[in-house]
Amino acid sequence: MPPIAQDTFLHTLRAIVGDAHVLTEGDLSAWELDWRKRQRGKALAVVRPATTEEVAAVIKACVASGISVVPQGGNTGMVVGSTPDASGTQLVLSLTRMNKIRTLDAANLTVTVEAGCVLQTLQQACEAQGFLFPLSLAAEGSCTIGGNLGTNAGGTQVVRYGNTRELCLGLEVVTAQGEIWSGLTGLRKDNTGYDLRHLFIGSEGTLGVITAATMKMVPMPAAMLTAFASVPSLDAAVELLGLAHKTLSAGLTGFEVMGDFALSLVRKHFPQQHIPFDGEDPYCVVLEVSDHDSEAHARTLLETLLEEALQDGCVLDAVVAESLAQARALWHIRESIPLAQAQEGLNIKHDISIAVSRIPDFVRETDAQIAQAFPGARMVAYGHLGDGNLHYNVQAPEGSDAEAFLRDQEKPMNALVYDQVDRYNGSISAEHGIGSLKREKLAEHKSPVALGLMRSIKQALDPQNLMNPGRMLKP
Ligand code: FAD
Ligand code: S2G
Ligand code: ZN
Repeated sequence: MPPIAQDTFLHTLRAIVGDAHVLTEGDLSAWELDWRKRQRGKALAVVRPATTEEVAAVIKACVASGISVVPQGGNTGMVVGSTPDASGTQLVLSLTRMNKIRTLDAANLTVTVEAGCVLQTLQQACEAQGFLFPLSLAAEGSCTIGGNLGTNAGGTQVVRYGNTRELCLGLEVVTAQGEIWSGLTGLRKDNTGYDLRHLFIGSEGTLGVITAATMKMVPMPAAMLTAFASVPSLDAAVELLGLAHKTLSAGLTGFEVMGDFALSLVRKHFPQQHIPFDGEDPYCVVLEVSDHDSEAHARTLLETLLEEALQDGCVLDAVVAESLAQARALWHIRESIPLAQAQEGLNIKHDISIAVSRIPDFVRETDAQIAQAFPGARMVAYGHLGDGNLHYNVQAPEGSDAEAFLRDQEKPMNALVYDQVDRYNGSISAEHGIGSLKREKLAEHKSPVALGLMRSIKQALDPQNLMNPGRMLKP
């Protein structure tokens, strides 16, 4: 873009959002570097609008100048989808200033919130009114509702409440042409044409900018109890999941599995955390039961489950949290695994989903193939077993150069794992999305018909290809 045109463009942005909210100088790494530190981009500028109207005006200015836009929330995404490329020609549109909770409608069990609201803030606001906003992930202290919708985030309560998509009743979106679509109805039933919200949820900023959403919430359960159990195998963890469904039914609100090496990284990098048992057992499970009756009722259900599981042999040992603080400490162990991985060094991530029943065979077979093809690679297997979503991650061999491992081994490692996922009829991205990291993989593993339909949607909604170009779909 010629300098004069660029100055004019930036001047237009400043007139829309104010000088203080158009950043071009200084350290912009908070917006240009992804959370995994995989790619450092270069932004033409970072713009921080405060209202939907300002977002619309910014997009109109981008359309007029042919400038592409990268919508950004908390920048905690795992697939390099929210940071600019290295060209220095892309505008990062940060939604963080649009963080109001507009309305909480107790009778309708909905809350209308702006895209830049941090997930934890929304959880706390609902809790203060006696409600649970049932979306929870380890990044909740910095990820935003807009990003959760952009990626259709999952997390640790999907087994009961579903992904972000299932929690969304309506959206307000600024389209790629800078028009405002107001779809914040809060209606549970509305069959008036295509359900447009579902086009934008999970679109990773490639179709438009989500500026607000009407989300479901549920009455706060009377009790939410947590148990932490050691199990002899992944097969036993799957058996325990089946027992939990049978015994707890809709009361089962979280079910996560953690491999021994994954837990050993938490022990190593966060020694202050007390992890139950001695780490000798191959897997542990942390599960949560929610009950609208009472804590005593929840405890009886949980103890019945654990007694049966101990008798069946699918649980070796178990502790039930005696307090909220202890429950939070047990969940903090699980949530610390990605942070412990990051401290251990750059790692290869596979965010995959497979039918729950087939996960043990998948892990046995694929572990063996990896051990043969990549001697010394250390498997960090953990995640949302309740949803069939495993974080089947790989750490470089002990003492080796993680950067070189990533550079030289990621492609062949991905190929091996994703071919296995195909053989098991699974998905190569369960919850993190595609971004730029998995764009080639999507093209390889998605059917030509599916890819064609996606390209038609992209062409229809963003014909100028200004919205997060190069993310999700190959140009
Ligand atoms: P960003 O990273 O800013 O953006 C993510 C994508 O959404 C980008 O493509 C961006 O362009 C788009 N986007 C952002 N805002 C908007 C908007 N307003 N309109 C349109 N598009 C937008 N993810 C899970 O699903 N489950 C987990 O359990 C989980 N655990 C995590 C644990 C850790 C420690 C970390 C660091 C991340 C984890 N994540 C998890 C990944 C990440 O937190 C989620 O993808 C989250 O939804 C991203 O939110 P964000 O606000 O940071 O979005
Ligand atoms: C989680 C984080 C990403 C990873 O904690 O559930 O989604 O694989 C993951 O480290
Ligand atoms: Zn996850």
